[in-house]
Amino acid sequence: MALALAAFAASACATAEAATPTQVGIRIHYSRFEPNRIEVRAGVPITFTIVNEDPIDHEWLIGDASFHERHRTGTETAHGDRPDEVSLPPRTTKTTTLTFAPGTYTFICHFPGHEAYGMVGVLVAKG
Ligand SMILES: [Cu+2]
Repeated sequence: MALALAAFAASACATAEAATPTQVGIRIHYSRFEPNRIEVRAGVPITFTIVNEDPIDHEWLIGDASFHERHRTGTETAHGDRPDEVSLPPRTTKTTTLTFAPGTYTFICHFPGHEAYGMVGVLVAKG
């Protein structure tokens, strides 16, 4: 798994040199997102492959400030049927595809304590 992911990350980097990627790999390791800063093009579908390597549940929620405010105070314990809200049970991989308007978005795990610990990343969609 680790080797396969390393290969995937390497190819994503190679793509990034020519243009911004349409395939983005995100690793969750020790309750951190890697990478935690991503740049993509606005207006084109971006496919994220998110790998939770941890033995605990996480989630990957992406949106603007008001989206996250709703989730900080939300009571939903599981997500999964919306492309911008991905539940990641221990040691699972999920894929989701989103198209962004130009802007800056954050992706956060809203499990108690996880955001404060540092499960936060930034995605910039350039128009
Ligand atoms: Cu988490």
